[in-house]
Parts: sequence; structure tokens; C-alpha cells
Amino acid sequence: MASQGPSFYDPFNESRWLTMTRSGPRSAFWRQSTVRFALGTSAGLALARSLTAPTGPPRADDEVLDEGRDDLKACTGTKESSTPSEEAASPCPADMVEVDGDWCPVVEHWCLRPVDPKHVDQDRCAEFAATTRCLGASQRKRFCIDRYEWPNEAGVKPVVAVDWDTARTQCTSRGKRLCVDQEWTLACEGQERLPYPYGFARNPDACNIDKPYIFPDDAKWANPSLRPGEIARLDQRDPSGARESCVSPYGVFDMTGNVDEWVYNEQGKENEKPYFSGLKGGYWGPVRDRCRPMTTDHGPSHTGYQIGFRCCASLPNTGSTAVIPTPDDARRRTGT
Ligand SMILES: [Ca+2]
Repeated sequence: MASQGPSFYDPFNESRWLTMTRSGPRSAFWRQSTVRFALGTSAGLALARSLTAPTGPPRADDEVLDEGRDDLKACTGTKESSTPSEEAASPCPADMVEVDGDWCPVVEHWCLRPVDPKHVDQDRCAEFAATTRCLGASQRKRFCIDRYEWPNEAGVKPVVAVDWDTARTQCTSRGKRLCVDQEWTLACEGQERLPYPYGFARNPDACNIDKPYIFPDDAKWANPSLRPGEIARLDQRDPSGARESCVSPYGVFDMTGNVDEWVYNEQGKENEKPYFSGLKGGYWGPVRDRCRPMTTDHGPSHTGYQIGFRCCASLPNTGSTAVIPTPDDARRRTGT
């Protein structure tokens, strides 16, 4: 009997899943597993669509796409390949972390066990197989990223309730810029391509995630005089860096969970979905809270009680030319 097969996740349409079915002796595995290819680009989606159904979960010796990268072939989530040497001088400011590595457009992640089997649509995975095969050609990236969420100060709660354009302006005021979504993903998952910055198994103690959901009061949120009180009622933030375990292979804190983070989605648009204003990492609530997914349903003027940001900066002579457009720039670019 046919059973649920792999699903290819489209990051630009979070409600759309391309599902394949298969039958055979591994059907028991398929019943237990949700298989998702987290896609980084529309090209990646096209690639995934062109694939045939895998014959089962990948084995360690399946990880052969990174030829010449012996350190990644046997990846088990250890952090050696991305963690910078303590002796090495960083070209980044003291409050930023250097990220130097290969970003993969599509990573094959196999979810072995959902958090809630009755609500797999929530896309919360309790444990992934320790495999991270890269589909497609990886791209070298080198840049700086804030160690913490804005205002990028250890022990201080990050800001919330900012829209994308305010976040962009704040980064500019410090001589930085918003992160491009691909940069943010690499800084979170490392070259190890971890689904969570701390590994393959979801851990609500490692990062500030899976706190009980509190229903917001839309009327209070819409009233400027009542909004601060509503934000305080909903607030479940940690101070930046409060959890030593919530650190990525590169040494960046609080990427998944705590507050959602604005990024620049290079494939996005200003006035319709997918927006160029992307959100990465989830927040303290019971949501995906992984490195790969991006929410692209909210335009640059959107704000929320759980939404903050962090900044990135280009390094000279690295080929990085990321320029974050203003909404006017984007309007001219798209002709809208
Ligand atoms: Ca975060």
C-alpha cells in the first residue's frame, strides 16, 4: 500500500507542499518520517521537483556531493569545520562574528520524529537523521554578523516590534546592513548544515523555543497607547546570550528562537508574496525554530510583538556585494 513519501518544501509558499508517494518494504519508515528538503532558492525548488523519490533515508556514505570535502562527508553534527580558531585574528568588529564557508542551496534533511504526530503540519521536528546531503552547487560566502540580536549586547533583551525598514535603517546607522537570507542560514547551520544551530535533535532547553502560546489581543495591539502593555503581556524573551547552548557552529547566539529576525530575501518582492522582507529563525513560541525555513508572508511595513533583527556587514575583497535596497529601490527594481 502506498504511504506518505517525501515532501518538498517551498519556502516561498508555506502552505504548499509537493508530496510524493511510494510503496515497498520501507513503508514503516515512511509512516514515521516526514522528509523535507529545505530549499534556499527557487532554483533549488526546481531542482527538487526534478528529483525522483529517494529509496530510503540517506546513509553516511551517501554524502558524496561535496567531493573533496572529507570533513563534511562523515558529518555527524560536530562543529569543528565551522568553529573559528581562537588564535586567528578576526577581520570583523569585536561585537561581530566572521562567517567564512560554503552555503548550500538545498539540503536534504530527514525528520525521524515530529514533535506532535497529530499536527505534522506545524512542521516541528523532534529529531532529524544525522545526514546533511547537499543538492546543488554550494557558494562560498564570507561576511560579518552580529553575535546577538539587536541591540547586539549580551545580557540585554533584544528589541521587538520593529518593521523591516526600521531594522534596515538601524543597521545602516551602525555602518552595517541587514543580513541576506542565505548569509543568515549559513551563520546558523554552519558548514555542518545542522537543522538546529546546536545539532539534529530539537531541544527546548538549548534555545528559547516552545514556550506556551499566548493569544494576542489584536485590539490592544492596534491601539498605540495600549500596545506597550500588550507587548509586555506577551513577552517571553531571554536576554541575549542567556543560554550558552544556543550558539551556532560559527559562534552566533540566539539565531533560532528568542525573537524572529528580519533579513533581506533576494528573491522577494515589495508588494506581494514572497516579500523581500523575510523572517528567519522563529521566536520563543511553538513554531519551526530551525535554520533553513524563511517566512516570506510579511511586507516591509509589517511588525509584530515577537519580531526583531540583527545586522551583517560585508568584508572587503571577498566578492560580497550585498546591498540592501530601500523600499523605493525595490519598487524601481520590480517596476511596481
Ligand atoms: Ca532569533
